[in-house]
Amino acid sequence: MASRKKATKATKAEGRRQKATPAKAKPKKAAKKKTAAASGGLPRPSTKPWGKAGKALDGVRILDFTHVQSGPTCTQLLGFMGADCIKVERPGAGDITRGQLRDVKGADSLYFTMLNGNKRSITIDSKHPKGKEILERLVKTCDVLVENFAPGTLDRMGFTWAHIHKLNPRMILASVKGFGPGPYEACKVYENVAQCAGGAASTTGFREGPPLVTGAQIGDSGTGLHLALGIVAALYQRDRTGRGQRVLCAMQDGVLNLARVKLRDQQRLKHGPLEEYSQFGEGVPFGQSVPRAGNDSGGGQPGWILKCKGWETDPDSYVYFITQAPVWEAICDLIGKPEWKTHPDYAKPPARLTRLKHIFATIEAWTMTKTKFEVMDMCNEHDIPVGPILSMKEIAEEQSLRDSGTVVEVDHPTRGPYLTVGNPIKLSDSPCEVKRSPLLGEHTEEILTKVLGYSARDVADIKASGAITPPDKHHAH
Ligand code: CAO
Repeated sequence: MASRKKATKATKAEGRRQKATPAKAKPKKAAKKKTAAASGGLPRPSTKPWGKAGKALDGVRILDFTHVQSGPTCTQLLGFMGADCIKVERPGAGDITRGQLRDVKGADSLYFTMLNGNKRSITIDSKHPKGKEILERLVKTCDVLVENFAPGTLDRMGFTWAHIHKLNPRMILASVKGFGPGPYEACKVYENVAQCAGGAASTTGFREGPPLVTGAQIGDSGTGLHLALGIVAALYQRDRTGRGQRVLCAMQDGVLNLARVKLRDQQRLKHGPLEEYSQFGEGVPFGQSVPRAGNDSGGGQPGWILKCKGWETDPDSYVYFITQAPVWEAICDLIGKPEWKTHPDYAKPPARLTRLKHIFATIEAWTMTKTKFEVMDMCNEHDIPVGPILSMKEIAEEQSLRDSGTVVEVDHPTRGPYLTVGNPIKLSDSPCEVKRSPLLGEHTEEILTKVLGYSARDVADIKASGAITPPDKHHAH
């Protein structure tokens, strides 16, 4: 936006200059200049059909030095949007997740395949002198280096920011770390550590129980998502400045950003109890910190998870029910309590706050007579916001998610077809084509020759050096 504003100012200044020197102005050229400036330096709108003008990140090349989950989530998203992701892996071993939680013997795990689609794989021993040389060429060739090594690891490999920036001043160095600068910055961090340190665990679960981590990977995938946004912003800024910069996302910060409303509540506590928490209605006093709120809704409209028909045998036969104020009368009619519409104990939201437990128990007596999908259908007819608790089995089989490209089946040479989550961010002019994850080192030669320009002879020398092969096959160096 800033650059667009500047461009407008420039256009005005240009106009003034032209007025001052009319004799010298060449009409044709001036008109051309004006059009370009008025469009903020952008090319003319493409006339190609939607989806046929390339991908959003076409031409962006990523040196993907990521592993496990947080980094790979980020680069996969960029790959979905058209970036060329070159994943660098340790010869022989690769990303540790290739072998973790394996379900098919000898094949890359789903942990790996579902996080590394739309990437190419090259094996390089980053500690081998020849390996370092190849990496340096990659740094010079790529736009972004993404990494989520333990703190200090990249520096130990010799790739400090100063060195990277010297090799390629345009390169963006994007990192995930557990913590930002401070007492914990040197710590290694995994998902649940971040959920705990970012404030999510202390505010998740039931009041009477211990802190709880959530199944959504807000520490890993959440931070990867933040990092992807930082990278795209840095690419955009680079268009103006011509130089790269460092992008850092700490997992603690990413989780806290997602738990923002709980820091909101922490500050509200100073001014009185949190009335929308069911604890308030139950008369339980608040302590010094935001308590765990069970299934209370995080906003101003009370909600809870209610049993549906079949809950005794189906662990997911539940619905999330929100008693949104504008549709309260419709709720009363639907559940057979029309008298609540005018009764002073129920008619207005403040009166309901102290009776939420009883209200939800009454609604539940109704939901238990229906399946979660019946509740959904009936409520939707009256604009009552509800959500069925969908199991992963139901999600995997949901046709609309297949149709939208959110759940995608891809084929894999050693494990066969598998399901993955496609791009959850839909761009109308940049369709996403989900490609299977690469085998370890599948593209090593292709990248060495076609991207880095090594000759066949160079490649033979590199192979002989041991820089791209497992240590047991190394020649001494
Ligand atoms: N060739 C040679 N060596 C390589 C290599 C390659 N291609 N790729 C990695 N290595 C080496 C590193 O140089 C490092 O060696 P040193 O310790 O001797 O410097 C070693 O592999 C281990 O790398 P690491 O420190 O990143 O991995 P780890 O298993 O010790 O720790 C993790 C894993 C995730 C805890 C740590 O990377 C981390 O804290 N990352 C930042 C936060 C993060 O992303 N956490 C989320 C992880 S789950 O999504």
